[in-house]
This record gives sequence, structure tokens and C-alpha cells, in this order.
Amino acid sequence: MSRYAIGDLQGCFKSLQSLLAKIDFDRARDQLWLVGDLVNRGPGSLECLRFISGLGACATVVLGNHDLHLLAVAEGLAKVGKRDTIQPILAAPDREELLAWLRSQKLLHLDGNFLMVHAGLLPQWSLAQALELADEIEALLRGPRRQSFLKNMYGNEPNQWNDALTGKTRNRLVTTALTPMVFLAKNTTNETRFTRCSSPFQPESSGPRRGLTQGRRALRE
Ligand SMILES: [Mn+2]
Repeated sequence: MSRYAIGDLQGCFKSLQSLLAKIDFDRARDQLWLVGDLVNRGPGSLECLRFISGLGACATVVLGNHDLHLLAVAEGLAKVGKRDTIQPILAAPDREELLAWLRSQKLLHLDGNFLMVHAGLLPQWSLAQALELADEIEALLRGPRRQSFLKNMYGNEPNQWNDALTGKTRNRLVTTALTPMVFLAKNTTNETRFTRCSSPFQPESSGPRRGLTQGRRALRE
């Protein structure tokens, strides 16, 4: 058995198929970990979603910001952006089935010594706390309050963890850290703050970048 991890498919269905052929991926024998952003930007978002949701137990997925954006757009809570290529999913006859599958995926996955997340974790969190926080967001996505959650997830603030945070503010921060966060940096008073990627959410904040301590790729590794 081999376990392969692939990040940011972003609708690149043909590239995925070439890659799986190259590694001689066998559903009965191998495991495929997909590190979020299955859809958007590339031309084959619908094909990617259908294929991955059909893989069953051999695929393990965590969600990325583009996947969450698709869920928000599908609920009418966000607009399709100029560069978005998710429209074929929204128009597909099986869209509800695909969106339900997407909503049931995790934001953080732990297996032995391996932890998979699309963006990163905040240094103030223990592993147990990170798993608990991700669980809370996953439950919101699956539950009756999902529209309220999806509407609330956009925005750049807060960009710093505080144990006293509650409710929507805390949910937005946790979702941002796990999905579109790009940089973690300490400011002049040694507080760790983070910035997020600029798309498909709102313009990037002008938060501090000097003293960069960890990048998203380093956190993924
Ligand atoms: Mn992303």
C-alpha cells in the first residue's frame, strides 16, 4: 500500500488523471490524500468533484478555501468571482449530491504521525485543541446553521488567536487559519498574527509580514 498526497487540484482533472497514471494508482491497494481546493480556477472542477467523491474509502479529503467558497456560492451567500470556474458544478444535475458530499468532508485529518490541513495551524493551539476546533467547524458545515456559518466566514478579522474568542468571530478565525491562511508572522510586540490569501475571498489584509516565521508550505510538510 502506498499513500499519495496531492494538493490544490483546483479543477485540473486531466492533470490529476495523468498523475494517477504515472504513479500507477490502484484504488484497491493505495490511498490518496487530497489537501484541499479540489475545485476552482481550472477547467475541470465538476469532473474533479465527481471523480473524487466516487473514489470512496481510498480517498481522504480536507477542504480548502475554494471548496468552502463553492459551498457559499451554491447557497446564494457569495457571488461567483471573475476567475471562478465553479459554474458547471452549480448547473450540474447531480449538484446537490456533490455539494452534500463536499459538506461532509473534514478540515483537519490526523492519521498516526501525519496531519493534513489545507493551510495551517496556529502556534497557540495544541494538536488536541486544533482537532476540536476543526470538529466544531465540520459540525457547523453539516448542520442546520451552515448558511449562517458560510456567510460569516468571509473577512480578514480577527487575525490573531485569543482563547476568549467565541461564536462567529472564533469560527471565522479558525476557518481562516485552516483554509486560506498564507503567512504567520510576529509583529513588533511579539504577537503572532496571520494574513490570508486574497482569493476567492476579500482583498488581502495589510498585516505584518516582516519576521515571517512559518509559511503555508512549511506547515503542510
Ligand atoms: Mn487555498
